[in-house]
Amino acid sequence: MFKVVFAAVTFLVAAAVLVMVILKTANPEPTHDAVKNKSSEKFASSEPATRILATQATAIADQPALTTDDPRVADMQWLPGGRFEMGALNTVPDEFPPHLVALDGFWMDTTEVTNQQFKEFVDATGYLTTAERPPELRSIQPDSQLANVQILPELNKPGSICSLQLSSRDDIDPQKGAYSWWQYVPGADWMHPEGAESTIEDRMDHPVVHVSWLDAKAYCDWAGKKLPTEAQWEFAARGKRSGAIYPWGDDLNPDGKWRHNIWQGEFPIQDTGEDGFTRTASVKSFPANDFGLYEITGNVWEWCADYYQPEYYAVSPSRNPPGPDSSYDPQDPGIIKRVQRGGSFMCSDQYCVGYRVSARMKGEEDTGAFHTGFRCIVTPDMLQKM
Ligand SMILES: [Ca+2]
Repeated sequence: MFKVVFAAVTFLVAAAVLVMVILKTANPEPTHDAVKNKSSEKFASSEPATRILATQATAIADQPALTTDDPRVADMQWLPGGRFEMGALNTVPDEFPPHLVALDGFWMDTTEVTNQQFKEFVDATGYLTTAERPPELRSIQPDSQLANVQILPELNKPGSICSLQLSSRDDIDPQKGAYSWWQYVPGADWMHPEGAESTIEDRMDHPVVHVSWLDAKAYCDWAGKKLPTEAQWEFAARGKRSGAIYPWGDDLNPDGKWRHNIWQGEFPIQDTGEDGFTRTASVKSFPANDFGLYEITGNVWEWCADYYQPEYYAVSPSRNPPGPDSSYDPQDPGIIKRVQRGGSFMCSDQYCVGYRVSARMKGEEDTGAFHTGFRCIVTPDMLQKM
């Protein structure tokens, strides 16, 4: 399938959704070492590497939870807002520069949206996710050469992106790279996470996956909620632990215990599942962070509201940054991308290290995957609209 798709992309006649599969996986996250080296290269000449001290960001103090009987927030956690340092030094360039951000308080789902919750949405609305519909050109930049892409009839089937189980390093084709394990699987969707023959019957309390950003937004609109901004997400994940690598501190395995669902073992050959899971985990499988949020890192990537731009931190406003007003990923300039955060069960310390609280990821807004979900927020202004 890859050769077919690759040729199709070359001649700009590929199935659009598969273009996205390829563009997404053609630029896999760098390894941790590569991250450090790349970061050093980029910033070696910018001595000294400094934080942006946005003094105006000091204006917001912690805010007490509002008293409300709004049922939407009954099972959500109030986060008090306030000032925090967003981003990181000496990691991945798009996490630079660290900068002070001030946020108003908001409520956040304590867990990732589950299959059960998403089923209630689908039952009430009849909504069909993008993975259940024929592929369409939904996230191509209008002025891109990819705007001329057409869909090959034989690939024009509903489906989504899954990771295949490799048996050895011999299964990795150097020409394919990450495509050796990432593949578009017809029939894969939120009800069939590994393909048409799989089921979620015994996973109703697991996070919903194979949802695109568009699907996540549709759920939020129905629920009277919204996706967090990237700043809100990072504030939530940090839980007031300024500068920490993980939600609980800097030790990946405090007391020798795994604190979130990620990949252990040789990536991408064998996940030993030392943390108890080789795929998604039910949504309260690990301790909550200091804000009472479960699996804010690990388990599944979480969509944020923001468009993705790698250099946004250098120009973002300090108070309630909304994200850039358009998408731009220099690796895939023709694709409209949104931010994803938190890492997933596919994240390894040998590869993306995406479970760090400052780690940024991006995905085509019309494309889900079997390791991507979301959680919602509600802001006080939304209550006033009731
Ligand atoms: Ca795991």
